[in-house]
Formats: sequence, C-alpha cells, structure tokens
Amino acid sequence: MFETLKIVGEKFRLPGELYSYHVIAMGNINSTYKVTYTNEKTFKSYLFQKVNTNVFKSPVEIMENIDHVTSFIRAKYPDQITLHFHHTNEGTNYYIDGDDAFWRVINYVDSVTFNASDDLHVIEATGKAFGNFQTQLSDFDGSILHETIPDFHNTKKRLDTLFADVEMDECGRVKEVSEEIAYIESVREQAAELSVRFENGEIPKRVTHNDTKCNNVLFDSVTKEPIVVIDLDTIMPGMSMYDFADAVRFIANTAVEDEPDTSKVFFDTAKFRAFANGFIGATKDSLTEIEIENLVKATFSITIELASRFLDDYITGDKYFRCEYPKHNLVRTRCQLQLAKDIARKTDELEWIIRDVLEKRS
Ligand code: GN1
Ligand code: MG
Repeated sequence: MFETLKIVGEKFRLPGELYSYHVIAMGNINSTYKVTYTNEKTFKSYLFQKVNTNVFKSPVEIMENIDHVTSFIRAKYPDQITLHFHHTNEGTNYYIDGDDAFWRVINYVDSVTFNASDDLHVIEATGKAFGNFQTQLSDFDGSILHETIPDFHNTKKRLDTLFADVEMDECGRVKEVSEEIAYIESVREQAAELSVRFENGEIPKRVTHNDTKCNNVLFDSVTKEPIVVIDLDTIMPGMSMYDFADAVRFIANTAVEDEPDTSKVFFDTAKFRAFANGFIGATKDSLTEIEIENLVKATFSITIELASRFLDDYITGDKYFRCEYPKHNLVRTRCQLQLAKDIARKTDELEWIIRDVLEKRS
C-alpha cells in the first residue's frame, strides 16, 4: 500500500516525503487513508480516498458536483472552512492509477468526529450543521448537478428492487429472512408514500446532502463546534426532510447501526428533540408546511429504506456495502427494522416534539 500511496502522492504533487499512513475506518463504501508527509521537520497530513467505482459508476461526475458545491460555498462564505481537493499535473482533482483505482486527495482537517454521542449539545450542533448546509445551498442551482446515483433516495424504487430480488432469490437466502420481508411488505406503501409524492412534484426539490450521518460533520476538538460538513459524494437534488430523517435515524439510535443484539435498539426521543432543535432552527425560514409535517414520516420511511437496501444486498450476495463478516448485512437489516418499529410506536410523541420545537423557535 505504501508504494501505491506514494505514487498517488506524486501525481498530486504533494511536497515532502511520505512519512506514514493509516487506514481510517470511515463509511461503508470508499476506502480512506490518513497519509502524512514530512518536509525537514514539519509534518502535514492528507486524506487519500479510493472511491468505490462499483457504487459510484461515474466518479468524475461526483468530483464535478463537489467542485461546484464547494466553490459555491467558498464564494458565498469566504471565511468558512471548505474541503480542499488537490489537483494533479493534468489539472484534474482525481487520479486513476494503473489498477483503475480512482483516487482523490483532500487536506486533512484537524478535528474530531462522533460515531455516536450522548451529548445533546453535540447532537443539536449536528442538526444545526446539516440544516445550515441546506440553507447555504438554497440558492444554488441544483440542475447543474449530476445525479450520481439515480433514485438514491427513491424509497418506492428501493422497495420495488427488493421485492423483485426476493422473487429471483439468486443466492437462496430468502427463506432465512421471511419475517423481515413480511414486515417490510406490511409497511411498503406507507414507507414509499413520500418518495411518490416527491416524484409527483408535491414536495419541494432541494439540494440535499443525502448521507447525513453525524460522523459526516467535523468538529473542533476543543470547542466541540462544527467545522465543516464532509462526504459530499451524494449531493443531489432531493427532499429536505430525508436529510433530517437520515440523520436522526443514525444519531437517535440507542445502539450502533449494526448492533447484533436488537434488544438494545431504541429510538431516543431526547436525542431526536436535540437534533430537531438544531436542524429546524437553521431551516425554519425555508421549510414549507408539507416538509415540516412529514419529518416524522420521513424518519420512518428512510429507516425502512435503509433496511431494504441492507436486506437487498444480503439476498443478492453482499456486493454493495462493505461487510466485516458473513451476515453483516442481515444484522444491519434487523437493527434498522427494530429501530423502525420503535419509531412507529413513538410516532405521536415525535410529532408532538416537532410541534413543540417549532413553537419555541417561533
Ligand atoms: C453508506 O459509506 P457511508 O457511510 O458514507 C451509504 C449510505 C447509507 C450508509 C449507512 C453511497 O454511507 O446511503 O445510509 O452507508 N452510502 C452510499 O451506514 O450508498
Ligand atoms: Mg457517504
């Protein structure tokens, strides 16, 4: 790996000598390395990322999207830290190596990330960061963005794909998951509703992040204030409330996303309130009534959507998400379904929390 990274660093004309590297366990799709260079006695670190081209079929389009969005934010908010991608001699912000691997290099930002947090201030700050991100892009022309993964959060299509793959049962795994499939079938229409209404034009089309896990916000290690929103691979036109929903799905889970013991999995309403407070505070002037009144429904829908994606990957042979062990995708599915059931049970309380946050914010 050292040799590969060295070549990548040379292509991006990084000064100094490669000193050390380590893998950063970040995300389920791309591979990320923190790579440090030394120049005499100074050290500077970079993130080298190998983009998973099985998932992102047109990685150059992703880089174009990122370029558009970061340039826009830099021009509008010159004092704000944005992600800085390096360029090669050829003037591209990526390099394709001899093995067809697609590399990009970003300045390392000294920071901390949270895979989970019990600190309600951190959770509220995460909500504010994602809400601000959306508000900052509210006058960005989304039509110039490539749809890097078509129908990424089209829940109806995700569910249709799942049920088509259940019919095919190419790996013979369907018999193992009949309970999970029956539950998803029972909520199929309900979970798909918002995506159908979005396609019909009833719900505003906005520029959204589409992967709002809290570990996609970098925080200052001392002040615990957000520095920058990262992982811009899936920025595309989408539903605002799905950004909210995906974030609370992750951050308000009392367990990790792949907790094997589902008795530990609940939806934490205090964390939900904290995130809602931050997010709504940052977006309330732009969100419309239809978006606000569907935040809770979106939370249920996106949790079912992700469960369906994990389950679909399981029954089609684990080709999409990186798996650490054979039934990892099944464990992830069960965890998300448990969470969805708890969200469904708590719907009235969650709706009430949204109204309460809105009243206090107005
Ligand atoms: C993937 O790799 P990461 O963590 O950035 C996935 C998201 C899922 C998430 C679940 C491009 O994101 O949609 O919500 O895993 N990203 C893609 O952990 O499919
Ligand atoms: Mg991502």
